[in-house]
Amino acid sequence: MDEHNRPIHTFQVCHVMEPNQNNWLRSNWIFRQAAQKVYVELRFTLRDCNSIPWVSGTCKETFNLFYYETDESHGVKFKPSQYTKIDTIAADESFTQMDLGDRILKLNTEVREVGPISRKGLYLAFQDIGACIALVSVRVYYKKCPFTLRNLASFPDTVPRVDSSSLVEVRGACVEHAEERDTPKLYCGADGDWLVPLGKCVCSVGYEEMDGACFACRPGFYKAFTGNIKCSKCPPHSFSYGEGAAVCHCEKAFYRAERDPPTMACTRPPSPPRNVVFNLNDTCLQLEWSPPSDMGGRRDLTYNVLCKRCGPEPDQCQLCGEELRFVPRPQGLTNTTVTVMDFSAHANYTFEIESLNGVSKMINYPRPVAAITVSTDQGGEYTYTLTSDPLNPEPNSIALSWLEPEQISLLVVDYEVKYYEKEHEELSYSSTRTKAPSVIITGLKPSTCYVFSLRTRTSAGHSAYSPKYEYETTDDSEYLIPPSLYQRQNPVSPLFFSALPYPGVKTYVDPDTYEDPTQAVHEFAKEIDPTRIRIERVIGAGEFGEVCSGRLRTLGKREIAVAIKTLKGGYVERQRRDFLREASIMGQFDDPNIIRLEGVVTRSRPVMIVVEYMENGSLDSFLRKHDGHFTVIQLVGMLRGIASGVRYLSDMGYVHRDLAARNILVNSNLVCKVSDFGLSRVLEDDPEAAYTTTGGKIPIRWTAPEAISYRKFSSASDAWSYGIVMWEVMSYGERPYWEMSNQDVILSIEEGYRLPAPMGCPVVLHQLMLHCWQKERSQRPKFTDVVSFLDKLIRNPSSLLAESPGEVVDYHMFISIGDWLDSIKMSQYKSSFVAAGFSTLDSVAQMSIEDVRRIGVVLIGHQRRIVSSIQTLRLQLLHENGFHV
Ligand code: ACK
Repeated sequence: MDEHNRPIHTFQVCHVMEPNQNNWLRSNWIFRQAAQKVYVELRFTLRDCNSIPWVSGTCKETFNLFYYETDESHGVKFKPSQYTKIDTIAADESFTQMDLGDRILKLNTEVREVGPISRKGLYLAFQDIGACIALVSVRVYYKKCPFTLRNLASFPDTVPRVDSSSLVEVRGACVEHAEERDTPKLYCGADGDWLVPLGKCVCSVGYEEMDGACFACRPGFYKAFTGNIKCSKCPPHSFSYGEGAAVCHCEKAFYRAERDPPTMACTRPPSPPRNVVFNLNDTCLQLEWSPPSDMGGRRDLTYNVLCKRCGPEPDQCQLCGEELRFVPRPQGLTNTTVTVMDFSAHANYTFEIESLNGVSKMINYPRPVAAITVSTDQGGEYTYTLTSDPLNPEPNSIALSWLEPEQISLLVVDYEVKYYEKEHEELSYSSTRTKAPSVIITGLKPSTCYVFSLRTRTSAGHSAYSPKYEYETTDDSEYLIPPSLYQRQNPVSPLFFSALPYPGVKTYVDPDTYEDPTQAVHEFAKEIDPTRIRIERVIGAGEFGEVCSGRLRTLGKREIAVAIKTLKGGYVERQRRDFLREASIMGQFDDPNIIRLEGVVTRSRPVMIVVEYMENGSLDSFLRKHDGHFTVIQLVGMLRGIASGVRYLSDMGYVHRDLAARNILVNSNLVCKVSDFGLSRVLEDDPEAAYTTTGGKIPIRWTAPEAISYRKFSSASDAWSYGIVMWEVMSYGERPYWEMSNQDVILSIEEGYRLPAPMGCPVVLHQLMLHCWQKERSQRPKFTDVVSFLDKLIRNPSSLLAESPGEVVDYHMFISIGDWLDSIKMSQYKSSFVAAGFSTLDSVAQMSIEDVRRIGVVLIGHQRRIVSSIQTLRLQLLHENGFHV
């Protein structure tokens, strides 16, 4: 019976009284299929030998599992010597007599891996050597990354590599009606999970993305470009009948000019110009007109002027000769005016003004023209100068005044002031009439440049327009809310001063600023008498020479363990300087999480740097050696130490540039200390550093994108690297991004991919990693926040229990509103946020623009800045809570 009291079939053996048992059970031949590694899950019960009297010496509590790879079935033939042992299997739970009395069977489940395997199939065999066992079930399976659709590409079932640290790179095939944008790739991980999506496919022209597939645009819609954009409705005056249209066709009598994009509406030629008038004086004739009432839907409007000279009868017209001059020209005019000169006196001219646009060429029916006939008689000339009143009454109005014309024989009826937005040329304008030589024009738009000009109407008609006068209205947005609201801001509460740097912190001095580097060394490092040093053994190789362990007699006659870095003989001066630079840097630091410099030997050979001894060596190899051996709290303790050391460095103004587990040392108490100082030299020295396109040498996997692409190193780029160190620690020294190439790492980061949580890593810690890996460096956490966050986790370990998102402590509870406001330079509102009860970033992420106004942010510009940052914040929260590969 099983635990639910249902009968089951088992294979049993229980020869516990007889010595030298050797009983075998063999499986049928198992077809390997695509597996490279096979998992065997055994469920069995095993009886506790203590519960059976008189069997000590003969009763066993284990059995052995074997396998044998073959290309074909061997039928009933069975030769144990051909079999390879997989493992000895023991029970976690054995049952005793009493259990049996209660009829409770304790079922054990054990899983073993077999592989790599390559033959067509295999047998499993079980060897009993005298136990009391019942084998209940055997499940044989392998893992694969299942067929999936990602970024419009399909990826086939893929069997992972046997070696769990290397991934299988799989190229995806675009789904129907999609095209490759960047080669779509996924990596298949050992556990059958797809990792690191790279590249993508996008829907072709005429198709749009919906639920992971590309669908044809519906009739009436189109999509002119490849890409993951939606089909758009046909632009005005165009249509598509069928499905999957790349462009829409123009309705009858509407057109597209050669260079019109498919997104543009279909248009038609303009209607003729309107209201043609003229002004005439001795030497010139000015024609002026209004733009057409129908521009045909376009803005590329021009005018052509055709001149005919006519006799007394209308049909006696002929084209004007070359003698007439048009200023600026007769064709392709963009303004609604032209000046005509060198005309004959006492003649009749007819001017035909034609309006044209980009599609006028498409039609050949008579063009729309407006005509005016002018008899060249005398007119008057008036000039005016417009001035605006410097004390403008309001920001959206202007007061203009001008001098009345002096020598004027005709009576002024009134003045006409015409004005328009400069940006819109004269396509549309307003005008106002006044009898006085001044006017106030209201209702102007803010921050807009207007053009004004003036003409006079006399009994003989209009004068020419005055020269143009330009005026730009002011930006009134800062005034939209009455200033009285400012008083609602509260005084700044002292709560927020905690973000200020600690008082009295030293700052780091770059040893390269010393002309004589030896002077820098002696400024920051003690010279040690070499007789006080006893070298014991070589523990490694550095770039400049051996690294040894040994003892240092202190001045108080105590002996302490030290590590000694030596500079090998035959060095050149530059090497000596680079070697000692590290000491000049380390000697400036004094922190429990920074490797401590004991001193240097420079006055005798060999030149040495003596530092405290760290029994467990570098963190990466230490973790690899002890895979799975620590509790999460111990790992968080290590991370806390590292963060505290880097906080000290950043407070000193020192940027490490090469934070990585290999550059952290661990002592016997598991205290982690930051080591490997030396700026550029560190990178030269680091075998992980690769050359970038900008010529620098950078450890790509550990470095923030801005530092890779334009060498912008800062404490924020150190924060990125710290996030990678966190990942290394939580995965016990796994290589970040596994075996991906540097190029793929850069690409995938650019596309938004971030390392997933390592196995068993609490979700809060992964959230902190993601926070360190924000693209926008100002959004990454400060080390002081990281330390206090980790401290809170250590004090409240239950927050570390969650391995998946859900009911977890939110990392953002620990980042203050103050830091956020500082980062967007809006620190002055800290107290307003807190006073209104918005004290966590989560609550801020819920705020609407009304909330922002309500708490007392009155300036529109500030409202905008805050609201846009809130939007980013919301995205981040989404990203952190929902982004899982
Ligand atoms: O991983 P490891 O054992 O730790 O091998 C390297 C090696 O020297 C070359 O750098 C070890 N090492 C460096 N500094 C120290 C130190 N202060 N204490 C102990 N081991 C150290 C490092």
